Amino acid sequence: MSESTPLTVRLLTESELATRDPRRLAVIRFGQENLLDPARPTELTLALPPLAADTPVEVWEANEPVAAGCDHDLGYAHTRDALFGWILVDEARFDHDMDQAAEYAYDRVLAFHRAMGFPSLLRIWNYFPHLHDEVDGLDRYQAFCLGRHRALERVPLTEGELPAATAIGTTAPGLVVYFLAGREPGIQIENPRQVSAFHYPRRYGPKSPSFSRATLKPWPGKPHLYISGTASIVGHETLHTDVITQLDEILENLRALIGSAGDPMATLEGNPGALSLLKVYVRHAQDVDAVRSRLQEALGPKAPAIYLRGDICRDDLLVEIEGLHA
Ligand code: 3EB
Repeated sequence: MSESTPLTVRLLTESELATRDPRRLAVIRFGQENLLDPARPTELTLALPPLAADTPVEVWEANEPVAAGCDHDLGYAHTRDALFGWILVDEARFDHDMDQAAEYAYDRVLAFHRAMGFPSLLRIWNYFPHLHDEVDGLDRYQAFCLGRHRALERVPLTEGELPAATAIGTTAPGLVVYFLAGREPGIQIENPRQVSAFHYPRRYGPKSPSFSRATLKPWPGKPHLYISGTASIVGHETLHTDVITQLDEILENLRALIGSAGDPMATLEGNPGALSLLKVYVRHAQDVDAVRSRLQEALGPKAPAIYLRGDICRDDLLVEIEGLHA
């Protein structure tokens, strides 16, 4: 069964990676800076400092050799079934206007995956520094939402087609957007405990964040669940002011979300610990030990989690978790 599954995600050590494998769609590392080279499009290092010494490498492995390349500033790799791609935008080109940089990145990505014949955006990640610096009365995350919204509206991409997403602050310059697209759409999953992000009230920014809470992708042989960055938000409000209570609320959100994915995910039984990969973004590095102990207590010591330092989309959020069942 696994042989027919077009995509598998593995956590590997550097020594396990030493053997070459032409089926690697993406090899994602975490460090102090962004290292993205169009000449090596399947290798990405993101400026998300790992908070553990033994942080593994995230590897997306296909069931056949990939075709990789670059299109100007955009790197990609694909098989018959799946397209992975990324862009690194130098904000200086846009006078450091994050809305312009985001609009450009999304224009490029949206045009590219469609032109390549993979019209369904399944999952997207957005990383840039200084999320909460204010420029012209707008914080940079809100400016990002504005630019992203403009590009999506033009395509147009409707609410029901929005991919699952993550948006997190990095420690190095540049806007990195990377994505997974397929030939056929996934199924959008919303969280019954949360207002859809695209219906957030205006006080969170002039344009709502454009993402769905999760995408369920029924790949042949094995469904995948791509869970967006999930925070301590109920309705549309941030809840709690301490990191552990926020973490407990996130676990409730993850359970609700997995529950609403329904039958194809029945093996998960609302259990986030059964996911293949959890990425835990921690706002303050000194919180990581407490976060890790609480998460292991709740999900078991074997829960596959990567802990990374990152700013979160609202200034009052101290921790966020994304999940992948693959
Ligand atoms: C939230 O639920 C938290 O703007 O792409 C999580 C995941 C968040 C993705 C995005 C934002 C995004 O609103 C923030």
